[in-house]
Amino acid sequence: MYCCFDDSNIKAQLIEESFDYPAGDSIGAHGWVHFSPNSGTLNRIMVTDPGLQYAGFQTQGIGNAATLTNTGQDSYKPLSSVQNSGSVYSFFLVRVDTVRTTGDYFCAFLTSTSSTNFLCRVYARKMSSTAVNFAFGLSKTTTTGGVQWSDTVYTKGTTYLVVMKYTFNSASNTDDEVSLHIFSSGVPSIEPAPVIGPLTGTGTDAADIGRFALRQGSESSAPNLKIDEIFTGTSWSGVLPVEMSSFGSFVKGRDVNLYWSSEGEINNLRFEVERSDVKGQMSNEWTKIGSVAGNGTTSYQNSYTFTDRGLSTGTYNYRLKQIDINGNFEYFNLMNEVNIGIPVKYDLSQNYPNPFNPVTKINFDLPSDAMTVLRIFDISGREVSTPGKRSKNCRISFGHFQCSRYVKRSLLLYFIGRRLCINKEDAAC
Ligand SMILES: [Ca+2]
Ligand SMILES: [Ca+2]
Repeated sequence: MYCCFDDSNIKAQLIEESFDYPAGDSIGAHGWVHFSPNSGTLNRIMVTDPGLQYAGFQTQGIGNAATLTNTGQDSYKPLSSVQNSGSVYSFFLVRVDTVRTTGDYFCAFLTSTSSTNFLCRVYARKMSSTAVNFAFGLSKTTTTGGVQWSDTVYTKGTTYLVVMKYTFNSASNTDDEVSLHIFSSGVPSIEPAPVIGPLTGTGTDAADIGRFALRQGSESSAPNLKIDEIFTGTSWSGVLPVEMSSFGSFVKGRDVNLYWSSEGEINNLRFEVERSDVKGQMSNEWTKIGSVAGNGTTSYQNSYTFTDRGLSTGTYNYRLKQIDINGNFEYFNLMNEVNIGIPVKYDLSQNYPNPFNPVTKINFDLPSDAMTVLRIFDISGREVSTPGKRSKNCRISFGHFQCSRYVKRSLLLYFIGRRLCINKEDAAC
């Protein structure tokens, strides 16, 4: 059985924008809200082909991008939920093509009700030393507190990964901070020191952050650029650790094989596999049954499998708990229930794990309830272990097999090994 993820189970982002729309459309046709002193249709922000590429940023290459010119309409996209504490991060790709000496800001946050209170403004301006270089800049609110420009110079026509961050601080109404990160390659797994900031400026703090704005600034000072892959969240690694593309299952006998794949990962430490017996859903109890190591940070597809062995007859749900290196986690649910039916014939399975030390599990299927005795023989035919002859240091588990009536029946197993015995409690079944 194959089952794709329901989008609602994929890590919730405050904004997730790849501009996967037809080139030539206005972004206003795709969830962005136009606003601007340049009312009407002057230089609407358009979807343009191709999208931006950045190795290691997992969503690179999806859809197209948006192009901003140096005058025209501005647009914002609402965050999926308004934030008023902690930090808000927006990651995006940007390629600056034209810069002007004064410089202007091209993106910012807005409060949830304002289209004029720009916060965490990100700028670009021409460097006087050379025509190909430019600087990024940052200010908290208005330019009253000043724009701080990067010491590093950047190159036109190059795609950068930029991260803007707004942090709410509660001591006063002017102590909130903004920071800016700029990368030309790679995606650091842990939040590094910013290129610019943290700045507090002199402007009043935001009542909240509820919108991400793209701004086409002054005709004489604003940059022309492409922007793409805008992802907004409340933590560095939580912005987009793993993009799942599939999660499926198939049943083989008493075993459930789970398989899943990701389109890319950031800081993915591991997946923990959890199972819930549908009969126990009233308590919504999930049990960790194993874990699979993640692939850290990759931009390519990764495939994983896990086998849950020897299940009793019943119906089960599964989910993955994806954990990143900072301890953030997110659940991905298998959308279908898995049913293990009543066996139609007697069957004795290979012990698992094998080899083992000191515990192994032997599963068997019976089409009806029966008292069961498991006898263990070595390769020479000598009975090495029975319920009455146990070694103290090891045991056999019957797993989850349940029986309610006793009907005499014997199972025979040839076993090669030395450390094997019968557990009294299991044998009592
Ligand atoms: Ca894109
Ligand atoms: Ca504050």
